[in-house]
Amino acid sequence: MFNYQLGIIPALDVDIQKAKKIAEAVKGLKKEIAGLKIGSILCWQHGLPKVVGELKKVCDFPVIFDAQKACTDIPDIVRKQAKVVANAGVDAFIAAPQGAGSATLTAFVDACKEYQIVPIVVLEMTHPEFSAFLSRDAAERILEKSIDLGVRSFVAPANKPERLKLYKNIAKKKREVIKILSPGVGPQGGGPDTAVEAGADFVIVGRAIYKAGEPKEEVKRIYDLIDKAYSSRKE
Ligand code: 6CN
Repeated sequence: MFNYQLGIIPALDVDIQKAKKIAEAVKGLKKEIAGLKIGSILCWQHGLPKVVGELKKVCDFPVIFDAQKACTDIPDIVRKQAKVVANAGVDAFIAAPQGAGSATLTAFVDACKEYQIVPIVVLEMTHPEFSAFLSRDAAERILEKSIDLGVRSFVAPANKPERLKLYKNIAKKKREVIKILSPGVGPQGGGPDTAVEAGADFVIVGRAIYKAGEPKEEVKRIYDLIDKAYSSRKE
């Protein structure tokens, strides 16, 4: 699904009617949109299979499920969760293994492979005090372990561009190419262009798109910015 080099992933943290409206508005933007992210706000209200089914009726973008966040339970439950998510038609599944450790992460990645969905791992979050209860090098260790397990897609903060550079360099030293999906643009302070310049491949954008008067125009505007930033990026 990440055959795209660059793109925008709208975060549909809205109700189902609004989510469908946005999907309808952007469905023609094949170059600009790399996928749609759904999470607790939609799925706790309407149920995962219904949400995926409704979106797939409207458009054919890959659907990324952010279970706010998955991979936080014992390995056995995490395996079962991956099966449920795959059966609902999801294409990629976001994990945050910070609290559950490496056995859970291993189970998550194995199960995603078994059920043929793309595992995406959160390295570090966008908000202040995120790491208050974590060791200093938690993100780097999660990255190394995930790469060893075969993960190639990661979530890392657009509003901390220096961290994006660091993660890309760690992967480079391991002779691997990773894709970074970056939330944290707009209300959380990051710029889509500065994130892409620093190494983001995809920007995850919630409020800046779903609160815009014309979500389609906003997607096009953001894509212009990231496209220029990508062209001037030095790998
Ligand atoms: O663009 P907004 O700030 O409105 O929304 C950002 C979206 C939300 O869906 C949030 O759950 O990105 C998600 N996110 C993720 C990781 C993170 O560190 N910070 C976030 O904001 C993810 N995935």
